Amino acid sequence: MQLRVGMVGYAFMGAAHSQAWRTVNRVFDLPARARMALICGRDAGKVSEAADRLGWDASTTDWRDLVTRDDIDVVDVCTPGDSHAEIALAALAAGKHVLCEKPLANTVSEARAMAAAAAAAQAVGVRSMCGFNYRRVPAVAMMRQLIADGRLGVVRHVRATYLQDWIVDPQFPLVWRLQKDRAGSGALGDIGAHIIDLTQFVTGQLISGVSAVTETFVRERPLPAGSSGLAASVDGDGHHPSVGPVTVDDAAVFVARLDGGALATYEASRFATGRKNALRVEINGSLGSVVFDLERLNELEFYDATRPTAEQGFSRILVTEGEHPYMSAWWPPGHIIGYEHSFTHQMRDFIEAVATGVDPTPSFSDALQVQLVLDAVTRSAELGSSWADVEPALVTATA
Ligand code: SOE
Repeated sequence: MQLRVGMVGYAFMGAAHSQAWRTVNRVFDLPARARMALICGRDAGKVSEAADRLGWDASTTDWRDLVTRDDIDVVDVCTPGDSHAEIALAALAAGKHVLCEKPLANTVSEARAMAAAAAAAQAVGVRSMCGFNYRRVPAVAMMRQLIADGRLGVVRHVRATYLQDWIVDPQFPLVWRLQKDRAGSGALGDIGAHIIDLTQFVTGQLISGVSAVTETFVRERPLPAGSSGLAASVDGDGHHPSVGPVTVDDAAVFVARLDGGALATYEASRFATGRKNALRVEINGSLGSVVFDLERLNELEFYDATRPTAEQGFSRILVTEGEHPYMSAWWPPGHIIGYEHSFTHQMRDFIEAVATGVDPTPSFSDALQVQLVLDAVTRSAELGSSWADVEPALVTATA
């Protein structure tokens, strides 16, 4: 069985997905083979070059044609968030299986429409999945298994951070990720979505409420070279501005309750100077704790409180044994894997689900749940609800 893939978008995620489509059938024995049939982008010259560089059979600038072609079976959406809904909805309507990058959409209403369309398409055997790739890191899958097996007991605390620093320089240009109409939100939806999904995935609990603050530290930035929409505008004096407003959060911090009783803290920031792509999750339970750190992607720290007191301590599990999730397909124990392998594992699970007629996870409905959390965080931050100000302790020396 062959699955002919049409991918829309060819930037960072397009490159990561291409790497995964290229390797998945060379590493995993699957009931179907992915064919990198068609890649789509707005600029004909650039997308043709991307096809050559990334290994696609052909390129096009017309995504509406791509999603309806009879020689395409799967549509892989790797575009900025403002086009996820229209592309995925058109693809599902055309009977194509869909893999859509995270977050699912820029708004809850778009995500609801996508989840509804996916559910309708599922009834006629069309599959869909949202690309929360960190679920497919073997150590994360192992974390979920430890918790599901009861090794942590009752989960009490969830502590998740996802920290980057790529826009600390105020001269970094106003790229699409910093514009609400393109990205939906800033650090919150881009990297906060990952820790929301990941913590719900490993604990099996859903976030039921939040209290949040967000901040935009740098409120205007230089326009990117050749920017169209923003630069096309003119200011009151009829001049083309050289800077534009940042309309998304640079950082989001929130506390949450999970529906299984756990308390959680989340921090997503693009201003954590020195942190490049630092995702860390710690789960504390009544019988132990487990820690995942993306910078040490092949390891888990595990504290087993049931061990004899004299032997207790955080142990370091090297998640490279053949019995560990996905690892039997790669190298012998100790030969570590990387960031890009999570995408290959994602394509493995997607291909197997489509070929065997089951629904891959996370579904669009799972991704809608993440979107609902993102929306609640935004609302809470805007409302400032349940926020108790702390008055300054102006202590004056007594005479
Ligand atoms: C942000 O720069 C980003 O590329 C996210 O969009 C990805 O989802 C994350 O995996 C890496 O960082």
